[in-house]
Amino acid sequence: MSKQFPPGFIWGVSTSSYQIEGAVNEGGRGVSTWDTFSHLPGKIANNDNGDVACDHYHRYRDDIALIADLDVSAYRFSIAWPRVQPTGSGAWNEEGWAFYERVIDELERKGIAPHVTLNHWDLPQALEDAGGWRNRETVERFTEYAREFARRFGKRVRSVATHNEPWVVAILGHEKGIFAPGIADRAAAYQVSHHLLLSHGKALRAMRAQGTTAALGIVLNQSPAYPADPDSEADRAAARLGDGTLNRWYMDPLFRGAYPADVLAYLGADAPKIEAGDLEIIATPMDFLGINFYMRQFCSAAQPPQQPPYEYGKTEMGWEVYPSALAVHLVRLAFDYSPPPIYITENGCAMPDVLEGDAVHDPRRIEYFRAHLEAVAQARALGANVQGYFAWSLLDNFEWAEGYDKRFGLVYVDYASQRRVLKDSALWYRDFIRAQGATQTKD
Ligand code: IFM
Repeated sequence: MSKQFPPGFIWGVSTSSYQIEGAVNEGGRGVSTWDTFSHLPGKIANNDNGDVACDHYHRYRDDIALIADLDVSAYRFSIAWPRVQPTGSGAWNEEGWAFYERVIDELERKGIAPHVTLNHWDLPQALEDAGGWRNRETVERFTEYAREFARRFGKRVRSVATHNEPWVVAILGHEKGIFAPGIADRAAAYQVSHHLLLSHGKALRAMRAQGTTAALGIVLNQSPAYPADPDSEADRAAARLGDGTLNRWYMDPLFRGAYPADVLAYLGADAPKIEAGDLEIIATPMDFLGINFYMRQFCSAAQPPQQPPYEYGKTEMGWEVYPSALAVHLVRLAFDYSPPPIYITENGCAMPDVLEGDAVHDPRRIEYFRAHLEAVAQARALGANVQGYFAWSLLDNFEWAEGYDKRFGLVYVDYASQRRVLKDSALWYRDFIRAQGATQTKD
């Protein structure tokens, strides 16, 4: 394994609250939109839900010990808002905050830096009942939550991301209706995206006003858009629109203070209502940008759409493996937006893992990580300021609409017994990090 990254590079693993915690009725936790949605018949594969998940709420110490065993020095996890404020407004739930304090304490003891996400989709149901992210009031509730987090932990965690993948909340949750809260209304979806971005900017300002020392940013899922046939104007137009709705719709307001004109024109009457001053708040400078990368967009205007050639295979999610797109995208972001330091906050794949005794042999996941890390190294060499990489995910977990069928973990979870087994890819990741001579402080 060759050395491709500098000593200070951040090596991490990533999880999220609803996907791993379980204990949904414990410690005074309120109901989230994902509790409600996952219990609706037919919404999730096998009608799975996050009631127990990886039981991380009770097993967090063991899970953090696993992270330490992998020589990983950064852990990205999210706070379940309904655990710390059951209805999303009013009184704080001290028992909920105490859980995250125990997690942060344990990480500190092991010398692992906490990287926190405030919203990885589990919105308090009471806020959803009042209109959720469609309601501008939720922006104020989120800002209060962020301020309170910063007051309590703003000097103890390494970074805070406001939102994870606002595109998913907006589009999968409100246009396609396949994620919580299950709404299918394009105008609502784009209003949601605007409110998420606005709440991000307001939360950054509120957290800074608390004197937080953590780096502040947002996490976006991004993919470069390739026309299926580069000689077809229709495919090229589809790629421009794919780039516009997934990438530029978020990057432009965050870094240029304006939504892209072509996407606004495409939306027409479904474009969001924007108040004076909103865009300036959204463009509040950030300390880091989180990018989650899984695949490229293969854009075809044909009906039915042309499929990619799957030259490098596909994952259990049916997602094309196409690592060079990560390098292309990171270099493009560097040139078009001059962002602050980038962390790859998620990258990984679901593979058909089989537990064989005490082992899981997952060579295709190893190859996936190897090729994507090479793409990150290439992008850095070409000028992209990438300063960290977090593998998705530490554990197999509740993969949203796919339930527990799809396994993304470095660590296999036997859900019946909650036994954890390191996959070969976990050992490979540990050795890769060691080979980089990582000397970053584990504090
Ligand atoms: O599991 C999800 C995660 O919650 C957000 N990013 C994509 C992952 C894989 O689908």
